[in-house]
Amino acid sequence: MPNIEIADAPKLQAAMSHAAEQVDKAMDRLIPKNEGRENALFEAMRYATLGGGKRVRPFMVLSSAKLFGVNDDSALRTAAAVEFVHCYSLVHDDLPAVDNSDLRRGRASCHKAFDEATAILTGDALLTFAFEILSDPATHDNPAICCRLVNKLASAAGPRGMVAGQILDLMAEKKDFDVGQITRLQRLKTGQLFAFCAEAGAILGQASTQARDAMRSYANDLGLAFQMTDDVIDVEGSSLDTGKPAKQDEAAGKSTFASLLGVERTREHAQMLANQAIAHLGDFDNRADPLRDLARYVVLRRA
Ligand code: GRG
Repeated sequence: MPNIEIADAPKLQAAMSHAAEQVDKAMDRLIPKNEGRENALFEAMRYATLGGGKRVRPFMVLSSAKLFGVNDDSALRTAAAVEFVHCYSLVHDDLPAVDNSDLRRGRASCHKAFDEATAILTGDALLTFAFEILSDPATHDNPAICCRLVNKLASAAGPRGMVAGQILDLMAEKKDFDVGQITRLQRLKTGQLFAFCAEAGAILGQASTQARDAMRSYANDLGLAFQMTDDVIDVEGSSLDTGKPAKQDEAAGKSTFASLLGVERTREHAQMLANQAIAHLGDFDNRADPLRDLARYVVLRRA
């Protein structure tokens, strides 16, 4: 039985839905429209980003931004940039050369809805567009802050972050990884982007180093708890809930937390990490409650 409960689940649900709506509108505004023949690319970018997904990363950016008094426009642009990077990773992850997945967010994956070349270009466009958005003065009027956001997101998504995690993930299909190696893989593949999301509000709000560190520590534990829950969902979930094929890890012969520790222990570890994530927010007042509730939600979710 989960020993974590969300005190006010409807409130969290409403807050997450509101954040998703806001970030969807921001992404829609940002993606170019009606610029001639390349509209086909913009259409694929819209398809890959809008109308689906839990929007956990944007919710984290927006909650972190609220905590540090950041204006809505800066927060939404940053949240959209992170979601663009996340969506690029999903589009490329689904490609035939990688996971070869036909289903994503309950509908045809990008290369199935369009074609492979378009899906590759869509991922490229989303990734680079994220940095165009962050470096624009509309995100922050202080260029040093924009530069810090660009630097932090690039390092979270790049060769010492998500992409490094992804290459380790591909290796995990062919080699037996132990729990330590899986932990490192997941910290890179999912955790680094989570850490950026939690820290982004503190960067935009020019918070203290101590506050930034607390946010990163929160996200590191949350990211791992999220991934452990993902492993459990892959074993136990149905594609009806997740909108992607079930038991993909097992089919790929991949070592995961669930395959190494078993489902129950993985769930327990995830709960322990969620509690630890919440403990890192100890210095913040109730404005950090959405982030506390998010940690509780992450280990109870079914999709
Ligand atoms: C190998 C060419 C090539 C590309 C791979 C870098 C990269 C592209 C992929 C990174 C790995 C990856 C897909 C990370 C995301 C892992 C993850 C937990 C995805 C699911 O996130 P959710 O549950 O999904 O937040 P929604 O749909 O809710 O946004």
